[in-house]
Parts: sequence; C-alpha cells; structure tokens
Amino acid sequence: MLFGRNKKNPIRIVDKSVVDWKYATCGYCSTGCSIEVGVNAAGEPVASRGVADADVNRGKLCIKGIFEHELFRQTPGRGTTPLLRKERFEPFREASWDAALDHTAAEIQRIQGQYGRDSFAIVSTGQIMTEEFYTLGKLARGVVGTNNYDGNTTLCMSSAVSGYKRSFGSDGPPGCYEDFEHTECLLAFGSNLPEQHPIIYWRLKEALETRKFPVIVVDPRVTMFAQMADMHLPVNPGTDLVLLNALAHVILKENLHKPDYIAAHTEGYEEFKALVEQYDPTTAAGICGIDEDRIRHVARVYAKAGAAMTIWTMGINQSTHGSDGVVAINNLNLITGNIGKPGGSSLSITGQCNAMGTREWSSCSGLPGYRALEKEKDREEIAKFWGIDPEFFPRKRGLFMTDILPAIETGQVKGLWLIATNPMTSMPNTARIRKTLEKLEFLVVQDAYRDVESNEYSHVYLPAAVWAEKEGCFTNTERRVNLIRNVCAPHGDSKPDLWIFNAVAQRFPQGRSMRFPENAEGVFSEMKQLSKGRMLDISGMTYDKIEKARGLQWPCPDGADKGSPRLYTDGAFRHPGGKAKLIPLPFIDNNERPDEEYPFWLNTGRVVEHFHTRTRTGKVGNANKFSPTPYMEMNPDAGARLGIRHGEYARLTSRRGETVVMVQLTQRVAPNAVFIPFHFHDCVNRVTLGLLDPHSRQPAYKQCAVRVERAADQMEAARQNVAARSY
Ligand SMILES: Nc1nc2c(c(=O)[nH]1)N[C@H]1C(S)=C(S)[C@@H](COP(=O)(O)OP(=O)(O)OC[C@H]3O[C@@H](n4cnc5c(=O)[nH]c(N)nc54)[C@H](O)[C@@H]3O)O[C@H]1N2
Ligand SMILES: Nc1nc2c(c(=O)[nH]1)N[C@H]1C(S)=C(S)[C@@H](COP(=O)(O)OP(=O)(O)OC[C@H]3O[C@@H](n4cnc5c(=O)[nH]c(N)nc54)[C@H](O)[C@@H]3O)O[C@H]1N2
Ligand code: SF4
Ligand SMILES: [Mo]
Repeated sequence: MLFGRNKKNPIRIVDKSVVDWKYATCGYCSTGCSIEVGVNAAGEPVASRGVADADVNRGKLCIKGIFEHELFRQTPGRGTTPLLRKERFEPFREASWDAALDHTAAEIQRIQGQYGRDSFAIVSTGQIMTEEFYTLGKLARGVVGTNNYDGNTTLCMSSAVSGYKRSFGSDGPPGCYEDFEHTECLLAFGSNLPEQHPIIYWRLKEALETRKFPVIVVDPRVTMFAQMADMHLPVNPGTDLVLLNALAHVILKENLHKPDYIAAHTEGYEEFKALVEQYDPTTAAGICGIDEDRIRHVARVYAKAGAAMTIWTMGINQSTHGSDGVVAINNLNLITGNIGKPGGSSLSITGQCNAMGTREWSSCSGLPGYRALEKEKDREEIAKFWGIDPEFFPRKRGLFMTDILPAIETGQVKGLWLIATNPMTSMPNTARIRKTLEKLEFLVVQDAYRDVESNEYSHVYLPAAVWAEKEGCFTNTERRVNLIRNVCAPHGDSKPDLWIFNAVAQRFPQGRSMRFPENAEGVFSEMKQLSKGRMLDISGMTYDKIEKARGLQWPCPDGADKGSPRLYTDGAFRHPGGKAKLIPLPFIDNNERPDEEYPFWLNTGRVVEHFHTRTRTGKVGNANKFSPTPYMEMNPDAGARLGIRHGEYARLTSRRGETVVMVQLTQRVAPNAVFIPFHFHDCVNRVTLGLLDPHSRQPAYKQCAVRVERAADQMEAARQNVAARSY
C-alpha cells in the first residue's frame, strides 16, 4: 500500500494502443519462446511480449524477442518485388512474379537438360516454417528431382543429427528443458547458453534456485556460462573427444557404470571398453589440457549423480570430430544409464528457430518424417503418397551443403537456388565462396532481405515474407511444435515461401500433376498423415490445439492430449534389434594448429544481440546499438606483447586471407587464443578454414591458426572496420 500511495517517479509504460495480441513463436533461436505481437487499430505490429502460460518461456523473452515486432516496421533492405538481370553485377530490373518464376523454372530445366538432373542444387535453411520445408522437399525430391539438395543445418546441426543416428538409430533430441528440474549434475560442452539461448539459461537458473546441483562448463573461453558454473574446464580447442573418452575410462575403471542398463539396452560394450582403456586421465590431460585430478573428479560426480545430463552446442558440433563428440556424449550417458529419464539426457541444444523442423520434414537428408532414401519401403511409401514413380527418387542422399559448393567450383553443379541462407557471410573462407558463386551459370536467391550479401551474385532475386507475415510451425530444441499465426501482411509484394514453392511446382509438368496444398494448415494435415505411428508422430496435433497448449512435444499421436517430454524412456532404441550402440572413438588430431607463423588459435561464435549475418538484428535499433561493430577478444598479455591497446585496430591473417577488427582486451580468452563473433560480413570468415567432419560434413569453424598485428594505419583500419558493418 505504501508503494501505491507514493506518487514520486511513477513508472509509465508508453501506451502503444494495442487492440489485439496475436500468438506466435519467436523466429530467432531454437529455444522456441511463445510470443504475442500487439497490433494497433491500423493493424500495425507495435509491441511484443512473452506468453505467461507458455511452459518454455513463462512470460519471458530475451533482447531479440522483445523487439521482434520491429522487424515489420524497420524494413531497410527488405525485398519488395522480384528482381532479374541477365548478367551478374548488371543492375537488377524489377520484374513481375510470373516473369521471375517463369525464368527460374526455365533455367532449372535448361541446366538439368544440358548437364543432368543433379547439376542444379538447392540449399535451404533452418528458418522457414515446417510446412514450407515439407513443401520444398516435395518440390526438390518429387518435382525438380535433384539429389544435390541440402540446408544450412550442415553448418549447424549436422554433427548432432549424425551422432544421434549413429548412437540411437535415429535423429531426435531425447530430453527436454524440464530435465533441469530433475537433474543432479549438468555437464555443458561448447555452449554459451546465457547469450545464445537466454531463456533456456533462465530455465536452468530457475531450477537452480529451488535445488542446487553442480554445473560444469567445458569451453576454451571464459564465457558468461563458464563464469556462473561451479567448475569451468578450459579444454584445449578441438579436444573434447579426448576428455570424454577419459571420463568414460574413469567411470569404467572405478566401476561407476550401470552394467544392467548396458547389458539390456546397448551393444558394442567390449570394443568400446578396449578403446577407452587407452584414454587414462594422465595421457588425456596432456592432450585436452584438463588436469587428471579434475577429470577423475568430474567423472565421479557425473556417474554418482542419481540423474545427470549433458547439453552441448557448437563447441562440439563445429569440429573436425563433431559427430564423434556427439557419439562420445551419448556413450557417456549410455554407460551411466542417463537416457530417457527425468534429469538424465543427451540434449543437443539446437540453433535456428526451426533447425528441428528441417531435420524432420524437409527431405534434405532423405524423405519426410525421418524417412531414408536408402530404404526401398520409405521410397515407395512417399512416392505413392505424392503420386509419383518411386524410381524418380535416388537411392542414397546426395551432397551436403559443404560439398555442393566445392562441386560448383569443379563444375559438377551449374545452377543454385539459395533459400533463407547467406553463405557469402556464413561459410568459411569468403574469397573461395565468392569465386565459387561467380562460377554459377544461374543463381536464384530467395530471401526476405534483398541486401543479403549472397544476392550480389544472383541472377534472380525472389522476395520472401518473413516470420509472422505468414503462418506455420517451428519445432524447438525439446521437440516442441509451436505455432506462428499470421500477424500482418507480407511487406510490399513479397510472398510467403510456401506460395513461392507452390508457384515453382506449377511450372513443371510433374508438379502440375501432384497435390500442393495452398495453405499451411492443409500442408500440416499431409504431414500428420505421414507421421502416424512414427517416432515423430504429430497426428494428435491441430493448430488450435498447439496454440492452446503453447506448443506440443512430439510424439503426440492421434487422441493424445499432450505430447511426450522424453524419448527412449523404455530403453528401446531405433537400430534394428532395438539396442543403442556404444562406439569406440579414436581421436585424430587433424586441426590446423598454431605455429610460429600463425601463433594464435582463432575461435568464432556469437553475441547475444545479433543473429547470424545480421540481415534482421543489424537493423533493429537496440540490437545494433548494443553491438555495433566487429571486434576481437584478445588476452591483455598478448596485447601487451604485440603493442596493441584496448580499442585499437588489429590485422588478423591466416593462410586464407586477412581482416581488420577492433581489439577488446579481456581475460575471457587464453594468451594463445582470440575470439571473434561471425555476424559481420567480410570479417572473420575471410580467415576461417572450416575443415569438414568426415561423418557430418560440418565445418570446424572454431579452430584454425592466425597471426595478429597492430594495424599500422589506424584510420584506414577504422574505415575497413566500418565497411564490415555497412548497411
Ligand atoms: N544471440 C544469438 N543467439 C543465437 C544465435 C545467434 O546468432 N545469436 N544463433 C543460433 C544458432 S543457429 C546456433 S547454432 C546457436 C549456437 O550457440 P552456441 O554454440 O552456444 O554459440 P557459439 O558462440 O557459436 O559457440 C559456443 C561456444 O563454443 C566454444 N568453443 C569453441 N571451441 C570449442 C571447443 O573446442 N570445445 C568446446 N567445448 N567449446 C568450444 C566457444 O568458445 C563458444 O563459447 O545459437 C543460436 N542462438
Ligand atoms: N565463423 C563462423 N561461421 C558460422 C558459424 C560460427 O559459429 N562461426 N555458425 C554457423 C551456423 S551454426 C549457422 S546456423 C550459419 C547461419 O548462416 P546463414 O544461414 O547464412 O545465416 P542467416 O543470417 O541466418 O541467413 C538466413 C537468411 O534467411 C533470411 N530469412 C529470414 N527469414 C526468412 C524467411 O522466412 N524466408 C526467407 N526466404 N528468408 C528468410 C534472412 O534474411 C537471412 O538472409 O552460420 C554458420 N557460420
Ligand atoms: S531466447 Fe531465443 S526464442 Fe526466446 S526470445 Fe530470445 S531469441 Fe527468441
Ligand atoms: Mo546454427
């Protein structure tokens, strides 16, 4: 009451004159926060707020979500109309949708006619709706018929997918956020949760407030997450596999494993045991940089916990042994019986808002609903459902994204369609990517923003509607399918990706003979039918039911009111025979390492304010204001040695190229390491190497060797630095 009567400094919230709140799911990261967008009487989106009764975020949003309505108003760089040009680098001319799509379809047909079906490639994303992914898959696999079809998820989640498949026989993260409320030990590898998944982090903090359990963070850098952890293990770059093998070594040596679980639910124990035998903590410490006592201590704490879980993100996936790192995490959880139980899990924290949706339904790595091109039954089932000849499908998956680009370089691929991805900024070795895109006979870029760097190399630009300018679903990290209602009309004459895919399909004879539902809910109902009885069963979901529940986790079969929080609760895995595999994983040290000429490890990643190549956050007031410029974290000792002061510019050189960054001196990084966020064009990916993981083909963005010098001409360096953030 006292506060109520106090008239001084009242907090006033600006009246935005919201007349209606529309339900959506955040379009940035994979946390999957439920968000409501407020619209005013004129139908303009003017506010965003978290949805209080949504289990994922419980009313919270992070700095990106809270300003998400600004996406619709702050439209610099948005595409309004299709653009065409004959020759790359000529000025574009505006075109009608018919002209742009006719030309695109004709070029696809010309290239395929001249060089073969697989000479036209399609690369998509983790950022459009699941219904759009399914439709694109139907178009790519069932109509265009190219096997060189993949997504940017190869830059992101491919190692997790591959690791889950190798261990458990299927993709699909087995745990959920609620596991924080049950776990007795959390081990986190290469994840900066507070910045990259702020609301998952908040869920963790909330769990810790009611019940304390140890949090152990493995990261070469002192991240925000490492700072809050009970124990920080600053592992040597790229050596997590050695640490994981050593943890397993101690657990088996000290009889802390679960023999009954291992016998009932796994195979391969003997070979696995023989391999980890070689990774005693003393030997391992010499490679991974974590002392042997700590390795033993962590192994004991983890194995003795009633339930223990591991989460990981790009520090594991983006590595030359990314897939092996994931399998090693699964091995650890299998030998300790920590799969499918409350608080016991191998939970890959996914990246993009719909990284899961593309894994489930896009057909990039196979056929929809986790079906495989390699399986005759799956090919026949889908061909029948789509009304095409099963012989039209290839019998194994084609190239990954990171192999499609080299195939352009060497002339096997002549045409490319990029959908919601910007390889000019996000792929390693910018100069090589530039040369590669210039080799294409035909490039079509379909993006919400026409100023996306990859569009500089295109012949056709198709302007897409963004996020809640359309309707559909995303699946988050914990397999929760959530809904985006249409909040406002697409900007200008841009069109939803679903509309564009349908319109392209109509320009192929086979497409005209197939059914392509016009609206997202119609597509969802096809997916429901195809999901029945499968692991990712969504047949019990409807849009209204999803909205009411604020998201439903699959499996959610017909008749179920709720989804399932966990997978493999019965210990039945998806390999033939139903057992999980324990896989021996020898460590092969193939990274480019620092040497005399290039003495620093270069580590790359993200900051909380920006999302990827900044097509969106680069234009949102607060996001850009808080993080306006490319910078590099460098240890003060290294700075002193090189004569570089805080705030000065430095030149960074690798065997690939060079770039200029502003230096931030900080103890976050070791004296022999530097860290740069990858959000800026013509910046860190000019120097990265990105060696590929042999299983997942994911680039090791986080390890290569560089040299650093103080920029001789600080004014010139400042100009170059500004160019990297030009919008
Ligand atoms: N704000 C914001 N949030 C995002 C995104 C964004 O762009 N901005 N992107 C989303 C996407 S698509 C993704 S994939 C996720 C990524 O989320 P995260 O993976 O959490 O983010 P990163 O910064 O890429 O890398 C995480 C950590 O890996 C560490 N690391 C580097 N090398 C190693 C190593 O050898 N071993 C170990 N253990 N760790 C290492 C880095 O030091 C870094 O702190 O974030 C999602 N959320
Ligand atoms: N050095 C370094 N490089 C990295 C990484 C790293 O850690 N270090 N991380 C890698 C990872 S994990 C990822 S996921 C990639 C991300 O790399 P990209 O996929 O290239 O990055 P984005 O900027 O997210 O590109 C998405 C594009 O989609 C557009 N878009 C958004 N919504 C829509 C829509 O609804 N429809 C259409 N058609 N377009 C839309 C956006 O405008 C944007 O241009 O970067 C990778 N690159
Ligand atoms: S945590 Fe991720 S999903 Fe949630 S509001 Fe932030 S960016 Fe959006
Ligand atoms: Mo990602």
